[in-house]
Amino acid sequence: MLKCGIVGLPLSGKSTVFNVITRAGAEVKPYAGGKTEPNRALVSVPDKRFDKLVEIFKPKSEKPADVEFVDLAGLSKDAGKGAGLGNSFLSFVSESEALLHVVRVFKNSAVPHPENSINPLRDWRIVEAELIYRDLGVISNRLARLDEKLAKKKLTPAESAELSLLKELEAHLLDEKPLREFPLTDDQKRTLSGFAFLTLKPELVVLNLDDTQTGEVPETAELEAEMNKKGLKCVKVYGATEMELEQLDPDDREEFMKDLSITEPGRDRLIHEAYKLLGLISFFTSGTDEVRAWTLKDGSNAVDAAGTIHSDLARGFIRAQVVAYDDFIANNASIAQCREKGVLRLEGKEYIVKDGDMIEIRFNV
Ligand SMILES: Nc1nc2c(ncn2[C@@H]2O[C@H](COP(=O)(O)OP(=O)(O)OP(=O)(O)O)[C@@H](O)[C@H]2O)c(=O)[nH]1
Ligand SMILES: [Mg+2]
Repeated sequence: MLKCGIVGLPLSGKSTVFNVITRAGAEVKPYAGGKTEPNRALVSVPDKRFDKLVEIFKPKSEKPADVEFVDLAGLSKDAGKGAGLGNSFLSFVSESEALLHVVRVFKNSAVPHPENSINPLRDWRIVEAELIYRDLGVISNRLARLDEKLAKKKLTPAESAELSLLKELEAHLLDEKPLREFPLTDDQKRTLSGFAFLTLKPELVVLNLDDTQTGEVPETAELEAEMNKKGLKCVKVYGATEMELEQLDPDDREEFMKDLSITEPGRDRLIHEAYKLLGLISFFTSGTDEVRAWTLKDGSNAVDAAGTIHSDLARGFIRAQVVAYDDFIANNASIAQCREKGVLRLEGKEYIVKDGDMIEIRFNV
């Protein structure tokens, strides 16, 4: 299952954002320190299509796609060198497939700032530097091991290639550049996949604002321009306010959202952005027994989809019966009509699954 780790400086509002997303009610407090165990919660991916399918099929059970969010303790300066919670903390980050990087923009004088002023770009860079140090540490450990081996005997061709790649990456990181800015071939990506480098993980920058910071927010301009250059997406969230909104009933919530000119609740926005960030799509299996949404990497084929459901389905795969959700709805939610109209298709192994496909796997084991 997909896991997103929430990182950021102490007191930037990580637990608040975690609560916005998960409604888990994690502790939020105006002083740093104390708790070191991460908060974790599973979240169903909001999907109107899924809700509609449940309405149509009235299944005995329903299962939306879900994502796990992990809220970590604040990442202070020098964590990568072992200061503060240091490495134990960073190991939680490395198990995440994507990072939500919360940056404080809200002012609130009751909450101290570890750097004593509001400066989102500076704060983002401090955390980025920590992630870079951590990756450097991982590389130097591996290089030391390869060097040790080299002193005793010849390296295999694969090891030699890895050695020279890691040396290049080390130089790149020492230049204070994240690995996501290093051009890697697919082969090299495979070589590196086991290292769980933090600066290779897709990252979403979450700007945590006060509800007074609507419209143009001068404090965020510099950071947004820089992220734009780097190709990192920024999302604005009114952390404290949206956490409270999650506790209101839906009608009142709409009212408040209008006041803040937000169309989609922070929760849905963040989950959707995290999903997009990871290049994920959903496909559905549906019937009167169960309606279920499944998560798949964009570009996966029908056998991958089958394997997501069960390894037997991938092993014994014959064909996939596919209809796009929109076609299904346009044809009165009738499979018979979809078949007549030719929008119900039988697809083979190589078929690339599309977001919103409704799939039934034909298999034989
Ligand atoms: N005014 C305002 N206060 C906020 C906002 N987000 C968080 N806070 C306050 O800031 C304090 C810290 O919030 P947390 O969510 O606990 O921050 P954190 O990053 O999880 O903190 P640590 O886990 O200790 O590093 C709390 O008192 C929150 O109420 C916001 O958007 N606006
Ligand atoms: Mg916290």
